[in-house]
Amino acid sequence: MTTLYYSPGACSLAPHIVLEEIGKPFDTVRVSLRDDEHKQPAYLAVNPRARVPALAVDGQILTESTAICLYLADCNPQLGLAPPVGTFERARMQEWQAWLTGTVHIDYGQLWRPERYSDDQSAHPGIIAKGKAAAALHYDDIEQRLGGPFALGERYTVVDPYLFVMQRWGYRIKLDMSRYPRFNALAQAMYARPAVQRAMEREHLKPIG
Ligand SMILES: N[C@@H](CCC(=O)N[C@@H](CS)C(=O)NCC(=O)O)C(=O)O
Repeated sequence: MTTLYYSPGACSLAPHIVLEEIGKPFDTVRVSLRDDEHKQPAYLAVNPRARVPALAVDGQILTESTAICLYLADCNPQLGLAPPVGTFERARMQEWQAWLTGTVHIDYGQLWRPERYSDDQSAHPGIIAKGKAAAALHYDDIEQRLGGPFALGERYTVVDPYLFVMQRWGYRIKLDMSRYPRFNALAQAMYARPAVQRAMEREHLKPIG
């Protein structure tokens, strides 16, 4: 059996959506970040890095949303959720994934966990402000690059659920989302997908924007 460990609305929503797209049976375990459940022994036994998502597959644990999403796509090639290995399209999708997790997600580390960057509390407002400014620049970049409706144009791939999570976070940090019509159109295309609706219902999430 496959089990996803997730926190509502976190980046774990991306693999949650991918699991729903695939449609095979899976279990979920809610690990609320808000309640610090990811720091409790029960979850540290699953992922000692204390982050979500984690995916348990036949007794093995896989972390990192990009690795999880790509693994799920590759196990179900008939669904075409990732372009074939060796194609330029696949490289483009992985470029998006690497940049979103390695660069844009870090902005949110600054915004939501400034204590990671300095023990000096008086430095935190500056770290938060820099994180928000970086996110705004990165969202401009996303807007420029989106072909629409999805990251790779007409083709829906496993990077789109991750972009969807980021679009929702933009509202949470009160970015001026009216600046991003293509990004918002991607989110609307996602909200229309039954797999997204099912994952959101399980996480008790409502559409934003
Ligand atoms: N690079 C990791 C990042 C995982 C991550 O930082 N997840 C966040 C939720 S979106 C988390 O668990 N945060 C808890 C914490 O930072 O303490 C991935 O893409 O899976």
